[in-house]
Amino acid sequence: MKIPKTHPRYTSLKIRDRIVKGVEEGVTSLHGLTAHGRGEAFDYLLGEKTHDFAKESISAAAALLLLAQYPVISVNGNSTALVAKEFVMFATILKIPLEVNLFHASKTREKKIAEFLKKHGAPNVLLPEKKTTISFLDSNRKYVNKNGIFKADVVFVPLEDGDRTEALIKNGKKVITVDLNPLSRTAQKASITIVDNIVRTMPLLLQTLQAYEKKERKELEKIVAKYNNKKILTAAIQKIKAI
Ligand code: PTJ
Repeated sequence: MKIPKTHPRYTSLKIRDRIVKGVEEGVTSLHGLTAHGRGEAFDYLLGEKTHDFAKESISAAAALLLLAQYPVISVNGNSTALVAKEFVMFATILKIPLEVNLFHASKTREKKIAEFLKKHGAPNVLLPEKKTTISFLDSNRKYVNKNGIFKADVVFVPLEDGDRTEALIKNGKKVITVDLNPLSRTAQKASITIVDNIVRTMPLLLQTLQAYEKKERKELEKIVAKYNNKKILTAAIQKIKAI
């Protein structure tokens, strides 16, 4: 659909188009459309901008990713449709793998997502293996790759809600998420929650990573130590209540 640039909802409609295209290309699940709608509603309530609380989380996330020994990015149908290019840049800067991990199980979609990311330049895309699982989880998301999430100390898990974040933490990992809903289980349980639209977050996170690469370890450790996720979530909830 051709959307005129003058349309008041131009940006939001263009982002929505990417999800629809994701479904058409077999990357995003139909359920992904509903999940996107929920994200849009929270984005609307938050004024469709990156707030200071999100910038603080982005700073802590960049520091934690640079301090990590083995960080991994977990991708799904929605995040791939929205920010495949940025995922690839991110994985290239940090020299880390992207790992496909889906809630709505589908071998066909796993392969489509891997192909889509490779088309965007991803050197290494891992898929889950039936013989490797994390504990404390029953859904399809328990299947992981032994060279990816299984051995990661920090997992970047944008755009999902459910019980995986809690399970990953019980498995001894730190979790960074991007979620426009500060009340979601994932937002509440993650080590660092970026309450913002992933489309705005990823370029900022990339910029911050590149700037922080020059920082001393001690400085990065200070940023992570003073970060308080509860405070960030409270600020986001207050923002919504203040409308
Ligand atoms: O590809 P699959 O099978 O792994 O499925 C992916 C989805 C996203 C469909 C699946 O994980 C799911 O059902 O997720 P939920 O439970 O709907 O949670 C998605 C969360 O992401 C919600 O809290 C939304 O508010 C949030 N969200 C949606 N779009 C965005 C977003 N957060 C940030 N940026 C967005 N663009």
